[in-house]
Amino acid sequence: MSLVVFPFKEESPDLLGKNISAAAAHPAVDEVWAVASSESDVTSAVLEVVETASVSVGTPVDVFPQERIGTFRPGKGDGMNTAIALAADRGFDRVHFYDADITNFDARWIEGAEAAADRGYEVVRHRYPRAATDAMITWMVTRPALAMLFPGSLIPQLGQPLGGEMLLTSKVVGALAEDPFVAARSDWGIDTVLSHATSVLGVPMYEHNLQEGKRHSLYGSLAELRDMVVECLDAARSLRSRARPAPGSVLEKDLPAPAPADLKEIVAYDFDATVALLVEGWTAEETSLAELLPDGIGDLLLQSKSAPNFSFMNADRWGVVLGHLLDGFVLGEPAWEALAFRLWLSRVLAYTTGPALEGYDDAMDYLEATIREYEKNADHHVVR
Ligand code: GDX
Ligand code: MN
Repeated sequence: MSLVVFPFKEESPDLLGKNISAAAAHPAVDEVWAVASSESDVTSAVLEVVETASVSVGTPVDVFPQERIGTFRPGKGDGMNTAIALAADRGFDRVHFYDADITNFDARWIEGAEAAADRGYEVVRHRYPRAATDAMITWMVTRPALAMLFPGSLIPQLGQPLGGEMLLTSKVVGALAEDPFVAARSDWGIDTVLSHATSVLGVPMYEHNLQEGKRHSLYGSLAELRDMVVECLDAARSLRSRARPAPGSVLEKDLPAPAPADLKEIVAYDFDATVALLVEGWTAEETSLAELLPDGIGDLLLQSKSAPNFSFMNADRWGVVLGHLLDGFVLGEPAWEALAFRLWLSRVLAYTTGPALEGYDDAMDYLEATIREYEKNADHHVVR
């Protein structure tokens, strides 16, 4: 008995309807839920596509707003946790989660996950190639932080610890539903916390590869990612001193496949609009915090008060910065949030104008190599 869940906020009803129908039509799927960010997302257009999908395919489809469960900003985490709590009560054997904005969602996603679950994996995570300048939170915040916090374990091997597409068995859903640390994480931090929580259960995990990539809405200026950056950073920080996976925990993966040609050419964000953000909005408080950055990094960053300066932010300096942020960052404090965001922008721009220009495959190898370096130097970067 499998359930498919789409958390959604302000998505196109047509796309949502198409994805719900694709899920509902799959023979392995017994029920589909669309969990809205609020009542106002459950529009008449959404109700109509849900009704159409349900009637045409004959699989029950339900749409309802998320509950207020967590203690952080009410966001995607509340949506996922609402579904986790209800699904645990209903006793589904398997629960799939998919982002609602995927434009190439089809039966292959469900089949890939179900097939791995049939082979005994209790957590199946979809992974897919992404443009060289996409996934900048994954590559610059979450994977480096997890490498520093859990070196030598399977956690730094997770390809997409922020990915929202996965299958969980009832045993895993039950464990997550009873975990107050997971329930609290109502914001963008949910994916990080779920990646950690599922990795320490001692159940076998699998990464299923979707070669053509996940096609979904991309971004304009990276300002759109500000909340996600600070919330994912805080979520990673919250994992300091939390459990490591038991020795012998298993993570297996499909072999990596070459990325599609068009994806190798995509520029994932608006460069000029993003550079402008480096110079904007400095406050006295942020300046004071920047002055405390180690290794002279504050002086280099503060040059951006007059003109954008970012090429200094190589992988080594970024490792020092991230260690500093994992130590002292405070979510909800404007100066810390502004500083963390500006540092991350500097790192993304330095990478975009440096290693990312070397061609797709070299850029990916470079990024993966940075993660291995952070893992190797974990003791140097962060006090766990
Ligand atoms: N119920 C609910 N409530 N759904 C939400 C909310 C919310 O407050 N906010 C967003 N969503 C839905 C949204 O409609 C979509 O289906 C999904 O959550 C992901 O949001 P999207 O705006 O498409 O985010 P993005 O940037 O594509 O992020 C996804 O990938 C990131 C990553 O891989 O780096 C998403 O799964 C992130 O959690 C992840 O960090
Ligand atoms: Mn998306």
